[in-house]
Amino acid sequence: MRRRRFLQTGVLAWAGLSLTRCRKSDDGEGAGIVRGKGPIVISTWNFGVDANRAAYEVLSSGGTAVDAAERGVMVSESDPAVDSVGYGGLPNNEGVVELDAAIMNGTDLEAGSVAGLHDIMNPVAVARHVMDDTVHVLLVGDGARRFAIEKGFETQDLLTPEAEKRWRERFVDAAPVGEHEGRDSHDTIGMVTMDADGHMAAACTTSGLAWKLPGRVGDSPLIGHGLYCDETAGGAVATGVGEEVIKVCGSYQVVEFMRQGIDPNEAVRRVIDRVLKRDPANHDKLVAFAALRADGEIGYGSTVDGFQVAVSRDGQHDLIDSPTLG
Ligand code: SD4
Repeated sequence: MRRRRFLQTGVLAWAGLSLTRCRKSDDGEGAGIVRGKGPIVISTWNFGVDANRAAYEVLSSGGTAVDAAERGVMVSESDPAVDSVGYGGLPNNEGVVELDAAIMNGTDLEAGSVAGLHDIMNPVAVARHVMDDTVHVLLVGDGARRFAIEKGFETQDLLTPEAEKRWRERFVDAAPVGEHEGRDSHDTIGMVTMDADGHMAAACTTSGLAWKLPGRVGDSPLIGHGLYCDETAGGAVATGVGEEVIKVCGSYQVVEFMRQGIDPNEAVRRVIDRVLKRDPANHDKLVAFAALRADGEIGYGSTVDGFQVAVSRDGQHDLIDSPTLG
């Protein structure tokens, strides 16, 4: 049974954190942010708690922030009960599971990602190989799949019976309804980690919007959109309707606000504000961020109710209700 400490005072905690000020130093980067030390992990949604545990274990045994982020989000990828990530993810409108994932090293800004990947359970691990073993950042579709196979990944059908049943109900047994933006179409895991030396990383992995057009790519594998990490300032990850995150360069912008010394919750609020101002109809669409500033302060927020972040630090794993902004 998962040990969850539900912080129903999440909004108050958020408001309190907003009052924290960035401490100054004169290292000339990140508005003089004084670098913190981990282990600290923040990730999106309730299944982030289990992912955080795995990441935290890596960090607690001296592992790197990059290893922790990869290992952490792989927990959600491999869990068939998580219907928005990896194995068990809901498919595109043709019944095919297409996965997007990315990983970024906050120390040197190296990054790797894959998009539209079929038949491979752990796309973030493939993204790690793109980062470590190639000069490229993003591989897509069949090229990404062939690269994964060359790297020794096994192929397997990722469409679970439950996901297939839901696809059939929508597209085979009923008249096609086209694009769908209901809550069953969301819930990417994004994670930011900080290791014991203060080094940071981020990872993001998803099956994307359920019932998407084949070939559609969202924000999650796009550096600066679904995730961004530069440990001189911090890291951020996004979840929700990727098209809206992309239009504001969401995660990059959260990090750049933090670099200016802005509190992480306020940084998230400013980006959410842009999303809502761009199109007031976005009040009905999920866009949410989780952020970790280089000094260890966290931030989070969402356009709609129900978003949660998992936070691990000081040996505790908490699930926190996020405020709805705007
Ligand atoms: C995407 N952002 O592909 C992802 C979907 C998601 O929670 O589930 N986010 O647009």
